[in-house]
Amino acid sequence: MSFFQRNRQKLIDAGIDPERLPPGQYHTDRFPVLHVGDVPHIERADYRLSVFGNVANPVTLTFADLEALGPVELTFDIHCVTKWSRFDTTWKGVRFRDVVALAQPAATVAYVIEHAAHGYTTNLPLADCLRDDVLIAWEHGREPLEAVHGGPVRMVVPHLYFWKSAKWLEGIELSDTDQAGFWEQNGYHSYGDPFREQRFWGD
Ligand SMILES: Nc1nc2c(c(=O)[nH]1)N[C@H]1C(S)=C(S)[C@@H](COP(=O)(O)O)O[C@H]1N2
Ligand SMILES: [Mo]
Repeated sequence: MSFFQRNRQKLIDAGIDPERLPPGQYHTDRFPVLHVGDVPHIERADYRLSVFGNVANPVTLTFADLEALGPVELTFDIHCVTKWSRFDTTWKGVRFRDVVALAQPAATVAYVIEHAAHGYTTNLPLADCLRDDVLIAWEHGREPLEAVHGGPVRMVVPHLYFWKSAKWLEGIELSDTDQAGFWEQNGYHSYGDPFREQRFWGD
């Protein structure tokens, strides 16, 4: 039996639905850390998030502004392109769509580019970001989000590979056209659906 088959069998033995594991992924209880550049240390009091692009009302929000939008707590599975998946991770934050509504995007906006520390960017369709479970998050596992995992504030887009969830989120750009982000320019798939195994260009 291969590592992947044994990993899947362990889920079945534990009474967990193995169909939650996308093709080519293994389940782990660990929370691996993956990013480019040094971990920035930003206080909540100093945190700012800009929402800009093709919008009627560009805004820069503080941490308190985000909290005032009405936080929600959600639990979902996450999947990294390097093949690990974690189940039932709990996050607190505000819905992306509630943040973006403040900026009044033009009707022609179809893409979002997340901007983060060290110039990290990642792109995805606006429609994906408007889902119920897409969060701008500041708690994980009921604790303040650790700096290594993107604290004080990161994106969480659970239905796409985890590179689409920018840590140390600094800006949200609303664009009529798609713009390949950091990994997307370097061989990763432009959409990145784990269940269709869209890891790399051409998948
Ligand atoms: N700003 C920034 N965000 C990032 C990355 C990065 O390099 N820089 N890496 C991405 C990748 S590839 C993954 S798998 C997840 C990892 O999140 P974690 O370190 O909390 O597990 O963050 C994503 N967000
Ligand atoms: Mo990743």
